[in-house]
Amino acid sequence: MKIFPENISDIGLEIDNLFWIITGVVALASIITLFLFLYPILTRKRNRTKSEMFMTGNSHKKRMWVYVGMFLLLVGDLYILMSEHSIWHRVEQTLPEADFKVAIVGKQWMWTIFYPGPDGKLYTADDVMAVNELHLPKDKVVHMDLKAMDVIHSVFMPQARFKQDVLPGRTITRWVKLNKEGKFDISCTEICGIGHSIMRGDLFVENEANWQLSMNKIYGITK
Ligand SMILES: [Cu+2]
Repeated sequence: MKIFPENISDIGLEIDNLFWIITGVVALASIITLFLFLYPILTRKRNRTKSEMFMTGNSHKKRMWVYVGMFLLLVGDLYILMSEHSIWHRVEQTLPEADFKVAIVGKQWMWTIFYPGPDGKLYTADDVMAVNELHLPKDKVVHMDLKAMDVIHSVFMPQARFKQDVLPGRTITRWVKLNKEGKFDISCTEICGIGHSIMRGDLFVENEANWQLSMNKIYGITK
């Protein structure tokens, strides 16, 4: 059974593994909790003595199992924190040098992509834009300046294992490096109004030559 969408990101496998670690810890905690709820109910005696009916918990000894539960929860949390630290650091706290840079702006209900024009620099007069169409070169570090015009949106590219909320008034810079050519999904994962469900776009990952052709098309240059 295929659980995850195709992975096209260099860091995708680590993120998928992290998903399983968190799912495992939470599943184990849920099973233990459910057992502790159901066991006393299912095994209770009809004629209980008063001391069996009421657990006062007014001594450390009587609260021992509460402490055990808290300790296990702490161990589970620390385990998740330790497992995620290196990948979190790589994804969120470092910014490898960019080969290419775009800006993605969310607006009710579309994604506007700003590309650097022929001068190769973003935020200059020759910048060009496309709607719902993100062309990225394969195997290159791409920086994305993420913004929102009106309300909170969230850029989600499942195959790239990428998700980031975008907020009006803020520019958030994130990066991706994608290793498979093809056409993939972009969608908004923040309820942003009546048209939220149609706020979709396409992510094209292309080799150098095809990517250049796509760029020329967006620039309006035909050779
Ligand atoms: Cu949206």
